[in-house]
Amino acid sequence: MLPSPLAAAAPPLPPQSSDEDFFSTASTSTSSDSKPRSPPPTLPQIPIVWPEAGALTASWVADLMQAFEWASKALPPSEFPSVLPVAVFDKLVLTASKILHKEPNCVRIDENSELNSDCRVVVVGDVHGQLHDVLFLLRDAGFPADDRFFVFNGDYVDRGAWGLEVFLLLLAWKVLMPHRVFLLRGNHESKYCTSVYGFEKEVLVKYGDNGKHVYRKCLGCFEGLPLASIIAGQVYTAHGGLFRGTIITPSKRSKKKNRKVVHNPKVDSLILGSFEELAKARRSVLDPPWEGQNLIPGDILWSDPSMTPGLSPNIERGIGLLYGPDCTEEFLKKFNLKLIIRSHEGPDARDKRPDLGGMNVGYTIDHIVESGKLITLFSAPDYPQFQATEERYKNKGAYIVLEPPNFDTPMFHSFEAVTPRPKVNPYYDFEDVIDSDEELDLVSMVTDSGLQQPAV
Ligand SMILES: [Mn+2]
Repeated sequence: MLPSPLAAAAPPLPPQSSDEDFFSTASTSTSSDSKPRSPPPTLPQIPIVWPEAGALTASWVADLMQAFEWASKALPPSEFPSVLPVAVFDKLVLTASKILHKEPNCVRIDENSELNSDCRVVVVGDVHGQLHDVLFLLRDAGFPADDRFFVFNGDYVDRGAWGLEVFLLLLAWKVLMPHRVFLLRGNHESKYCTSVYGFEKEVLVKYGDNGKHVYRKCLGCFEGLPLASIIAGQVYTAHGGLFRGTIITPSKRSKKKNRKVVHNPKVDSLILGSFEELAKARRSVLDPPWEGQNLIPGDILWSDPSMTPGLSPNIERGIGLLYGPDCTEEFLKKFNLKLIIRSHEGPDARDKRPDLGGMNVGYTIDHIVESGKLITLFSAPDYPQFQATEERYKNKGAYIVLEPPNFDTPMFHSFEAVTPRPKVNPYYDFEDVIDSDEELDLVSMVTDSGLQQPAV
């Protein structure tokens, strides 16, 4: 039986979480209601100290979340180092980066990773620095646990004001439970996007003199994030979705032995890629390239589904592909999968694509084909946060729970934004980029590739 999206009972908090009341203050009213009053939130222990023995504990992660939440309301951003000193930041990011860089491009979550019939898998879409909504989501779905896996589809930073806090708290969970929490890369985990959409500036404001160092370490960590996951052999997840393959053709000038690998084939010869090709892609790049030899990372992070059949270059974005329902069918069938969960398109992007569903409940089912479905999942409610109320989309966010035995039937949980949010100055010029979810600076990016500059 499927519960209705909003009727989902919140699973219990982990026992060490003594700060339940503190978190819940974010979403309850502050004044004279008749409910029993929560005790006032206790002040967090700051600064956060790296554990002596070097091993994180669940209570350390709970304290980190509490401290970030408290600081977002009580301190100006420039005092962030009094919460998380740069030396502790360094330890956390280094520890997480080591784990992430060792993961394959496509992580497999299956019986070998202890996924069994007692487990659930929670899949999360774009969160974009919306700390309070991420904390709500974690409480609502239940924190990561032995029997509760999490797969995040990327776009942790940019646009929202707490990208650093969001990214660091997810890294802390990754370090605490590396085989339960999986953090995939989004297109915003890149040098280009973070320099335009706020994360770079956020880091510079929060860490001052150490800001450049902190930003560089974050970029290095982004390069380690894996690109995709396969859950229970049934469900493929990635930020943008499908990706192209390479075509090997005999070179015209030569004999058979001299074969030529064509990485950027003509439009009419684009083909879907395989997991062997995905495994070989070089993901350790600050910005995935849109031309040349290493196109799979850019495809996976930037592509969008389309209602038009076939694979074609994603002209609007200037990078990645558009893939039709026939591609979804081919991919699912060829690799014996039932479901694709991708993210990447919020309500603003969908506003401009009338043939696809809107993002007002946090997800859309875009392709329904013989072998299964393709879903877009977006987990940032009331997006984008800085825009005036009348210019935001009042969308809900959503997460998906996959249940045993097959993990192939998505249960959707939509949720509203946490209100009120702390007031804070934006870190990017949202009025200038309000209409540009195409995101790449196409004017400069298309000059070399010969694509036409689209109308924005
Ligand atoms: Mn995206």
